[in-house]
Amino acid sequence: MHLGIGNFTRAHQAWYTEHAPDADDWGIAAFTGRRPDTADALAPQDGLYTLITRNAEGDSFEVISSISAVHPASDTEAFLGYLRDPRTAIITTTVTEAGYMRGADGHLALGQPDVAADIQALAADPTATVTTTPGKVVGGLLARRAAGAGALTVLPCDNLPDNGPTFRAVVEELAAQVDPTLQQWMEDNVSWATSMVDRITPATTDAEREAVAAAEGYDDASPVPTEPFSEWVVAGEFPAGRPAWEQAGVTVVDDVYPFEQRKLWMLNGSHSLMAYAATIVGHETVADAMADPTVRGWVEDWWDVAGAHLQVDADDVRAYRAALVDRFENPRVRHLLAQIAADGSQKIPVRILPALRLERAAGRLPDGPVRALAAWVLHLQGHGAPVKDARQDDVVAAAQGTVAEATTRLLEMLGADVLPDDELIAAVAARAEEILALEGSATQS
Ligand code: CS2
Repeated sequence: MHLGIGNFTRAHQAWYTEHAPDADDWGIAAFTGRRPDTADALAPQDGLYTLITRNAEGDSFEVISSISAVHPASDTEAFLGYLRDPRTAIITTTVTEAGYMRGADGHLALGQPDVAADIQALAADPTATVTTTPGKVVGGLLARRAAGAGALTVLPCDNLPDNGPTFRAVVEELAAQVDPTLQQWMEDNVSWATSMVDRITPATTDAEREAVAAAEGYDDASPVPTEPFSEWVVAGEFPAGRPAWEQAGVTVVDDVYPFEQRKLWMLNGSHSLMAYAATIVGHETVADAMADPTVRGWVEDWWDVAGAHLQVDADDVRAYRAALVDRFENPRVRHLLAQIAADGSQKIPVRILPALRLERAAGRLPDGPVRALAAWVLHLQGHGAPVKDARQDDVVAAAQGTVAEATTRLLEMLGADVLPDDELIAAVAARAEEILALEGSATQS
């Protein structure tokens, strides 16, 4: 089962499952997340869709058939039905950072209205329709326990460090409020796996539908464009089995952390930096931003800092960095910076602030992370890409006033372990001035 089907899942988990040698034995029952229209588009085509791989030399097209059903997020009957079935072996998620419903302290946000509503609903009726991901999983596991359907694995695929233990914590915290006896059952029956996922996958536009019609001669309502590169690193037990993903290119390890840190800081960190800073300058896509020497310099500054703290050796960092340049410069992948800009309140704390904290602890204040923070603050003040955030009202309110005031409030609000000291605030304000001096310059030239 997959929760939160979107283009990323369809380019990634579904693609690996398609290529496993035992693919015929498996299928993905998917539930929509933020884009309910995926179910409408895929149902009439039996869940089949075209994956368009945008190689430097041209497109290649492949029909993916591993998604066996797509249900709207609200289809509780289908959802519980799968979990009551012992053949359901794995729940994967791509519900974004915000979907974990954590507060600034990292725990489940019990006071958040959707979380509170789910707890109340499940306590009254464990088969109730709920809306948060932790709430759904608790309802699903209650149904599985009641049906005696046995052990399974929960495998998060979101861009968070330690996504397995992190997701486990919010599910357990929600379960404790609904039915404390579920804890023991989960300990005996649920394996919490962890994974690092990577594949740059833009949103679908009419251009992709036209490309499929022109090249393949059929209409696909919902093809998915993606880059050639793909990586999935997985750790965990699979008591009910899993597709032979390792034969389709998945790396199975004991500890995902070094892979996750490398990807989250180097790839996602520079993505977020560009999403805020480069849209202020006037760029629309990652490839445009990378072609601008000033922005490219900002990215390199960030990589110098982030790369120095990774738990992988220097050669590996160099190779990863070189590969990132190629991936970001791929002109055939039109990856919109505005898409990446969403949910900074969830992304900045895991992508940028850890390196800034380490630098501060060593008495340093390098431009790379300071500039990324400054660009985010400016973005929240109305510069560059439009603000779209899971904590929209909070972040926009916190960003009022001067850059210095906004930065102080935002860092306090995020409960970040980066404290807003005077030197740091002055550095953020200085970097913000520099970025603002270039506002709109790319669109004017
Ligand atoms: C991006 C990611 O939108 C974003 O925040 O940084 O979706 C990124 O493209 C993927 O993690 C690549 O694997």
